[in-house]
Amino acid sequence: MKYITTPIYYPNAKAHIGTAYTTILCDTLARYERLYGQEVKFLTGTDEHGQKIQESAEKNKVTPQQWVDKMSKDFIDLWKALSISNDDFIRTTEQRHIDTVQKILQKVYDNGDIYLGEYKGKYCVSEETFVTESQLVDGKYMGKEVIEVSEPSYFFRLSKYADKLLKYYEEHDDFIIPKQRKNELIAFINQGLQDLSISRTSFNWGIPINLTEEKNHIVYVWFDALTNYLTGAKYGTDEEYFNHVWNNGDIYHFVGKDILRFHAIIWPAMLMSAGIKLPDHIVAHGWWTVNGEKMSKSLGNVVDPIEEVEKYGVDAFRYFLLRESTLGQDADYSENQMVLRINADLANDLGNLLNRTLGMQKKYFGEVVKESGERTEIENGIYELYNEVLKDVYSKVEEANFSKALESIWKLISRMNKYIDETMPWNLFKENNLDRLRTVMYTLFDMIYKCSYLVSPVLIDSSKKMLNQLGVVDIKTNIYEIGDYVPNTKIGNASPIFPRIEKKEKEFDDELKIQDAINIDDFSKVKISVVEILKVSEVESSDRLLKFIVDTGKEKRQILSGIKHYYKEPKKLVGKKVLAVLNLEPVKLVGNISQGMLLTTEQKKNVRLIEISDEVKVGAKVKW
Ligand code: ME8
Repeated sequence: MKYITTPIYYPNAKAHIGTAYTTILCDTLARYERLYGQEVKFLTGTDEHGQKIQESAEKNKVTPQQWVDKMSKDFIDLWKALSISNDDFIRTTEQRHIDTVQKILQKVYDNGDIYLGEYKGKYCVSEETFVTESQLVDGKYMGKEVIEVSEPSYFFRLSKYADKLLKYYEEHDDFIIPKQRKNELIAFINQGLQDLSISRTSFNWGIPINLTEEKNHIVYVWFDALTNYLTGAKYGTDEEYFNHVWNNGDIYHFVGKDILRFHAIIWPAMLMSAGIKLPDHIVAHGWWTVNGEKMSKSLGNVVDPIEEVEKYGVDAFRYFLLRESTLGQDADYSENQMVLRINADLANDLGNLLNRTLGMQKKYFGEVVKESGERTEIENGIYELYNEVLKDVYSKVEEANFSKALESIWKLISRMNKYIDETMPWNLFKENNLDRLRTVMYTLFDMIYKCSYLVSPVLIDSSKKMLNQLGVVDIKTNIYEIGDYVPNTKIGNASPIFPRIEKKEKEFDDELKIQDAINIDDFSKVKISVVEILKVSEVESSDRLLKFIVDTGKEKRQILSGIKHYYKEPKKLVGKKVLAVLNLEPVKLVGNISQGMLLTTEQKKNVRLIEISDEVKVGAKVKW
C-alpha cells in the first residue's frame, strides 16, 4: 500500500503552477504505482484554519466558514481540470479532522510533551509561523511583515527530539528525497531546537484545545494541518484501515522546499511523541520561476494552470512540468520552452512514430496487423531495452524522479524511430521481403503499444487515444498484465494526437529578432583583453578623465577613461586587472593620446571598472 499526500493548501489565494506542481507530482506517482500493480491511497485537501484565513474572510466581509467553503471548492475544481486522481479530499474544518487533532493533542499531552507557558516574540501571519530574531532580515521574515505576539500558550517539547530526529535521518537514508536536502535540516537542528508554541488565544478561527481548565486556546495552524495525514488514514477511528494504510503502508509526503522543516522536523517529532510510526519519505521539490523571475502578484507574472491547460491541453502541460524539472531543484516556466518540448518530444518523437507506423501499415498490409515473423538480433535488442526501461521507470518513479523516468521512456521511443530508419520498411516492401516486413511492423506496433502504457500516468487521455488508434479496445490497468500486442488486430483511424504548434514557434522567432543587431563577424572584430593597471593619474584641465598606463601583456599603453568622478582614490586601482578594448582607433583627448578603452559597468548611476580575478593572466583574450 502506497499512501501519497500533497500538502493541504491554504484556500486563500488562487492556485498557480507552483501549487499545481506539487499535486501533479503526487498524482503522477499515484498513477504509476497503480500501473505497476500497487494499491494506492492518494490524499489532498485544504488547510482552512488560522489567522491568515480569518483575516481574509474579514476583508471579504464573510464568515471564515463561508470563505473556506467557497475557496476550497475552487481547489476541487482545479484538481478536476488537471486530471488529479485523488481518492480523498480533506478539509481541516471537517469533524473527522477536528476529532483526530484533539486525539493527538491528548496523546502528546499524556506523554508529558505539552506544557503551558507564555509566548513572547514575533509571528509571521502570511507564513503562519513563529519567527526568531536570527531569521529576520530588515525586520522581515522572507520579505514578509511580522507582528509582536505576547500571549499565554501551550508549548510542544520539540527540543526533546533533536537527537532522536538526527538519529532517524541517519538510519533512514531514503527519508528525505532528494538526499542533499538532509544537510540543511541537520544544520538547523544543530543550531538548537526550541520548544514550539502550539496554541493561540488572540483570535478564534481554529480547533479548540480542551486539555486543562485553561480556556480560549485554539490549536496552532501547522499542528492542526500536519495532522491531516493521520485523519486521512483514519487514525483512532478504524484500526484495521490505519494499520493497512499507515503502519504497513509506504508513506510519501510531497512538499515544496519552503515547508520541508515543518514536515521533516516538527511532524516527525509530533509522531514520535504520540508513539506513531514516521512517514517513509518526505519529497521536497524546488521552486518554479517564470521566464527567470520569481512569480509574484506585484510582477503580474503569476501563471494560471487553467489557462495553460486551455492552451496546450492537460497532458502536454503535465508532461512539460514533469520533464522540465529536476527533482529538488528550481525550474523555469516559459511558453517558448513549452512549445519546443511539445514539438520535439510529443509531436516529433512520439506522435510521428505512431503516425508513420500507422501510415506504413495501411500501405503495406492494410488495416489488419500481421503476426511477427522470426525476430533477429535487432528485435531482441529492442525487447531487452524494453525490459530495462520497464524496470528503470519504476525505480525512478519510486524516487519521485519523473524527469528521469520520462527520459528513460524516450530512450525507447528514440530507439523505435531509429529502428524505422535502420530497417527501411519501404525497401522491404519494394523488394517484396514481406516476411521481414511483418516482423518490423509487428515490432513497431508492439513497442508503441507498450509505450502507450508507460506514458499513461503523464499523458492520460493521449495514451488512450494512442491505444485506440492501435485498435486496442481492452485497456488494462496493470502494466504486468498487458501482454504483447495481439496480432490480427484491426487498427483504428490515424489522426495526429499532438499537433505541432507552428504559429507559436513563428511568434517566438519574431520575438527573437533584435533591433540594430550586429552579426557575429561584426562582433568578433572587437579585441578585448585583460590588462593590468600600472599607473593612474589625473588629466589636467579635465574633471572627468583619468589617465591609465596599462600592461597589455605585450606592451605598455596609455588609455584615458572618463571615470574620475566614480573613484575617490584612483591610486588604489594600481595592480588591478581589468578589461580593455585594444583595437580601437587611437584618439587625442585634451592633448593626451588614448590607445584603447577600458570596459565598465553602470548600475544606478554608479560606474565601476570590470575587474578580473587574479588567476587570469595579463593579455588573456575575452572569448565567446
Ligand atoms: O504551505 N513553486 O500551503 P500553501 C513551487 N497550508 N511550489 C510552490 C510555489 C512555487 N512558486 N509556491 C508555492 C501551505 N508552492 C500549507 C501546507 S501541509 C500540512 C500545510 C508550493 O497553499 C508550496 O511549497 O501556501 C507548498 O508545497 C504548496 O505550494 C502549498 O502551499
